[in-house]
Amino acid sequence: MTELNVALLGYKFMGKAHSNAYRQVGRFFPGKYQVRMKVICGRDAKAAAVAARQFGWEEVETDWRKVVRRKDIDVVDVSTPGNLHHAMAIAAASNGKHIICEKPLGNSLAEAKEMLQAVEKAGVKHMLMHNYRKIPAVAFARKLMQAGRLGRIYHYHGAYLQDWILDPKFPLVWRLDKKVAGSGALGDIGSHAADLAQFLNGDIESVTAQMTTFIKERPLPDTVEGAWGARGKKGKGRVTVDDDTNFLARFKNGSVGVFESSRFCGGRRNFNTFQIYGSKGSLAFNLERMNELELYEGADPPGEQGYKTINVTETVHPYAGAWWPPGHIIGYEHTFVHAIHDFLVALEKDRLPEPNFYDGVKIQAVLDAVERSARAGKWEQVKNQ
Ligand code: SOE
Repeated sequence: MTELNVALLGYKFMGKAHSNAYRQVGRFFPGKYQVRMKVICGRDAKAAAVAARQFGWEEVETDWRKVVRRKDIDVVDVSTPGNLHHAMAIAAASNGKHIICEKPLGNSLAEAKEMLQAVEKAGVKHMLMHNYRKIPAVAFARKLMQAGRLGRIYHYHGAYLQDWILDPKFPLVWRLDKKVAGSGALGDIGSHAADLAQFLNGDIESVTAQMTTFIKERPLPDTVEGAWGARGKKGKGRVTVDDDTNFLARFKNGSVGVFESSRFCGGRRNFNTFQIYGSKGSLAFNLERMNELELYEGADPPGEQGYKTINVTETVHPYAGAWWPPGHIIGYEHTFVHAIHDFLVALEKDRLPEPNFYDGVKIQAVLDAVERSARAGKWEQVKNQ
């Protein structure tokens, strides 16, 4: 067993999810590496110390630049808001650290490309935390797609809908500030939809898009979560990101796509869905029922056709055997454990984890084309060279 010393930059929602994954991975997916949760880092020393105790980190730091230079650190996990990903990942790579980075990779295509150049130059391993690829039902959907079970693909529908900012009184948090988040629904949840689409149905080559901000200004929060520099101020601030982005797409395989990402869809708490329609069959998935995959096969005898709901917990499916007997379902947190397990296996086999920064640049290229299209009001090619 080889110890692997991890440093986590960020301690909020993703810090919590990643901490749990580091804690659990060795217990359910024993392998060559034993993760040591060495240091957690956050701007707010008190809050970071609470997170260290709560999640089980050995040390606390407030200066991420010191952390990435430490000789005893093997892996740097970037789980901060998007405006810090670029500087942190490049600094970690230049210090020879393997990197796990939360999505979206950067706040622009240019940033993402520079991050990829840095990890290529440093020769370190890199993973982008698109955790939804690690759901057994999604991994199973990919197997069905790769086996051609749906035949020629005609349609891909991807909708990722939430409702946590439906209330106009919800404050101006960092995710609503372009300087910090880079974009709104598009980068936060549209990046997940774009990754799943390309993971399952291949590359998107062109898009036409619209981006909308429904609520133009919001109360300034008086917490650290507030828009950068807004801390403690009273009054209202301008929302500088999209509340909703929808776009049409053409895939390289000739199929067409319809995408929506919004945080204004009442009752949809984390409704990340896809439907794929082909010449021989169809697939449907809903994250809020993440252990199930719906499969329609046209070859079923007349009168017996219809979607069957497969409970993807049988041990034949990826990851499923590590947890519980069939039917004993798993949840959101398990997707991060699967991702960290895959990362450790990639280190052990000296191969690149997936998804990685190459995938990140491809996703960022789609987001970039969406933003160009929304500005220009016309179809735009995806440029990720
Ligand atoms: C907020 O939209 C959010 O926390 C995303 O940032 C995560 O990537 C997603 O998994 C859940 O919702």
